[in-house]
Amino acid sequence: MLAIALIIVSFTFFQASREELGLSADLQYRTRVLTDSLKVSVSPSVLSHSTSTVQSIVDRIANNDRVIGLGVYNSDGTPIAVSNQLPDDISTNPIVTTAMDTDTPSGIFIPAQEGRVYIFVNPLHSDNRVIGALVVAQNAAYIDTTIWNIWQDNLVRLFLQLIVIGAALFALVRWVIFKPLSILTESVRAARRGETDTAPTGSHSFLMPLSSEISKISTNLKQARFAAREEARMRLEKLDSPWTAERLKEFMSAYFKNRPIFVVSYREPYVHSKGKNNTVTVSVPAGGVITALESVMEACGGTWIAYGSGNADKKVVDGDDKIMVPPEEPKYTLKRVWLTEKEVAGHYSGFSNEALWPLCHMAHVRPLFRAEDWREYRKVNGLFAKTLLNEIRHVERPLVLIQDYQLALVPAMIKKSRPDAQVAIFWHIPWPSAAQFSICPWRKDILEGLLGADLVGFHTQQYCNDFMETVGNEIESRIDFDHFSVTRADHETHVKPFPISVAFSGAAASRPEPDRSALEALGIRTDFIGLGVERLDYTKGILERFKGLEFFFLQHPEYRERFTFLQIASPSRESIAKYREYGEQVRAEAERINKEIGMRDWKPIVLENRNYSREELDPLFRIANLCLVTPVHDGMNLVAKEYVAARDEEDGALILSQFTGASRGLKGAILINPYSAENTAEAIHKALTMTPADQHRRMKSMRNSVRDYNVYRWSAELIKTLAQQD
Ligand code: GDG
Repeated sequence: MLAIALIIVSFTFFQASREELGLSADLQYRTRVLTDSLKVSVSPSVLSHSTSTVQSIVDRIANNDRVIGLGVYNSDGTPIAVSNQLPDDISTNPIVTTAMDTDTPSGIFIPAQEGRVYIFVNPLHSDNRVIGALVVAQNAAYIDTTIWNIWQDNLVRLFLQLIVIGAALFALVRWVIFKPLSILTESVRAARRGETDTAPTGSHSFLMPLSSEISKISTNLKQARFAAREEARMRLEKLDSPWTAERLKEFMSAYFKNRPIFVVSYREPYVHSKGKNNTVTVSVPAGGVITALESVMEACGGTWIAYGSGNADKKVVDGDDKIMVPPEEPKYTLKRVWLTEKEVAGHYSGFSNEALWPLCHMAHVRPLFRAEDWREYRKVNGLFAKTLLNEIRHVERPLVLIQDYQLALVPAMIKKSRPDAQVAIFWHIPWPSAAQFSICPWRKDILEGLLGADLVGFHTQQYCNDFMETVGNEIESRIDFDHFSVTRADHETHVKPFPISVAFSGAAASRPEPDRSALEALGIRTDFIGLGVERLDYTKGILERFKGLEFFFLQHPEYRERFTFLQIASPSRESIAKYREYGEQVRAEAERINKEIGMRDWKPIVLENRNYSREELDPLFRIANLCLVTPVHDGMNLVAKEYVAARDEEDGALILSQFTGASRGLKGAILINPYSAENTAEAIHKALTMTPADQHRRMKSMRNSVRDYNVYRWSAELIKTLAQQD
């Protein structure tokens, strides 16, 4: 449209210029002819000083509607006869004197009130002597009017053309391009989700080649999906082959005839937040429970009930507070529970994270037991239970998987109303020793809440043992160490370890080289890269890790400017003073070490105190030569397993705290005591100098173990064990 406008404007410009030239030339010519013919009648009268004759000629001609005025002057510029309308000052205009002095007729266009005027001066002669001048003023305003009309006509035409072309373009894009494309996109999306048996339809003829290609891809996809399902079915009984999302799906439909699964957790897997300009953004919060459960829900579908913590969460749910997720490819339902600020403060920040979290972790942080927090904790557990009971009201024998220490009372609440429901609770953090747990004022309520479940899962056998011992000390019950179960008032609860893991099937992935631009952007250019990824939490041993790094650089200065440690520390639980203080300490410690050990533009520690997306984390896991996972106490720790799963080339080294659940299964890791800086430094040196063969041997063994017990197997075993309970 811009091009059309440009062309039309240029053409109009040329047309107007040509027209103006033509009209001006015509006017000049006519004026010249008029004055030449007048000269013949006026000259003798001027010579004979017959003023009245000259005046009568002047008046006669000046009556013409094109001629504005006429004047006859003698050689010194004195007017002999002048018509009324001729401007008074014309005799003093240099054009008159110049024309007489040079004896050359000349004309000029001058602006006037009612448009332009053409003034033409023609000298009068007698015997080749200039005796005066004849001045004619012609109306030239019609030239401007004609030019203006040309512009007006053409611009109106242009405007109409633009409207017609714009409307045609809009219709073309809307109905001929956009609509078929969006139909095509929708059918491709449906084919990808396996929701349709038909090829993409509704394509306009010009999209047909694309449509037919996509249709072939969709057929291939269906065949591949079918083959994967068949393979998964065959693998079901072969426990030595790796679990995959497909196998889990097949397992669910074979054993449970697609009985719906209900997951309940405090944190939600997707948080909707208000962005700029009224937009809504989605993010995945950092945390192990989300990482693990998300892959299971994507594979099995079902309903996930969680607290809606995002400030745009309410905006995107339906009337039943539900939304299908993941947003880009919906596979299961997220049902949001709404909590008040007071409830969050008392239940989550207070009792869950200032009492239970430090109670269960040996991190030398004193638990804070406040009666009002406990009240909120009970109330919020009740709210979750109520929401779940409402969801399962029409479901027979629902499978319910409750997650973690924030919801310890929910199992008993559910079983009380729905004894037919099969309820498991998985405790994602360590279970402390019986003596440690005994300091909790509400220990009996918590244990009774948990024992409402048919199955209580922990990461390790040690946590199961500690739990059984705690129950034995606190609750009147029958404890069966042969079957690892607790029976109270005819209800039996099984206690079993299920070491959680990540979604890794070990399939050989030939992926392109990881993108190093994130490191460039952070100014990391060293040969060796170390990586740490966690929520900024005092159990994760970040300060201890920094001490170990400092000790390493003091012991091995040859690694300065050759090795950089990148710490991703995602903000966590910032409403709690202890966490804010810990964040301050971590930042100050990184700064101190960088000041003392850093050289030129090299910093030994690069601290990134923000939440990274999965897409940002993946290349970092693949690039890092070593990963430091040094919690002072950790239920399992998924970061260790994520690092192992990312190492397609079977290289790199994992330095792992002996106080993590993960240390039980990952035999190829370099195990350390995070409290010893010397021990950590030695391990870093060992990792950096490890031969490729040694790296390969260790990494291969760790990858085998993560592949054999991945998150799909974790959930399959958890659900199978739950379903076996009567
Ligand atoms: C609890 C138990 C147990 C970290 N930073 C970012 C980010 N993460 C992801 C990691 C990993 C997860 O968060 C952390 O999982 P962990 O297992 O290491 O730790 P917790 O959050 O404490 O989890 C733990 C776990 O539950 C599962 O049962 O293993 O013992 O404490 O997946 O990659 N993810 C994103 N951005 C970050 O900045 N997206």
